[in-house]
Amino acid sequence: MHLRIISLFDESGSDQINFHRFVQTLSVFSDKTSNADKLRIAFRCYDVDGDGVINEKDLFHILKMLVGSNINDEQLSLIVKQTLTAHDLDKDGVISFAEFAKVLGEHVIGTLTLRHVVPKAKIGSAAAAAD
Ligand SMILES: [Ca+2]
Ligand SMILES: [Ca+2]
Repeated sequence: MHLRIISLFDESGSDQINFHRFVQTLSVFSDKTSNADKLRIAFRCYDVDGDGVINEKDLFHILKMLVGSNINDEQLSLIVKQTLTAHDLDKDGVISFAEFAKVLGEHVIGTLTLRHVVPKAKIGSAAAAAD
């Protein structure tokens, strides 16, 4: 599970992550993080190539990561196009942060807390006390 989190945030694709960045990443998922920050981080996860918008390539990459080899590339492309169309409110072909926030906001925030990512016992006493 930890390895999956790291690969998600490792933008260089080298399967390595420095400690500072790792701590930064985890802190994002704590209950103290504002919803706006969680949303920004979530957006960055989807914006794989880091150009500030989510386009077809970004979505394809994310979905591929999620479904693995269960779905072939053609089916995946179709899903990507449908997803993009559904969330691209101003129809410019990409999903901006504003669109992402509007459409996915509450749903993403609800799933992006540390307790859902790491088994509770491993989070540590601070998080447990906050409960
Ligand atoms: Ca992008
Ligand atoms: Ca758009």
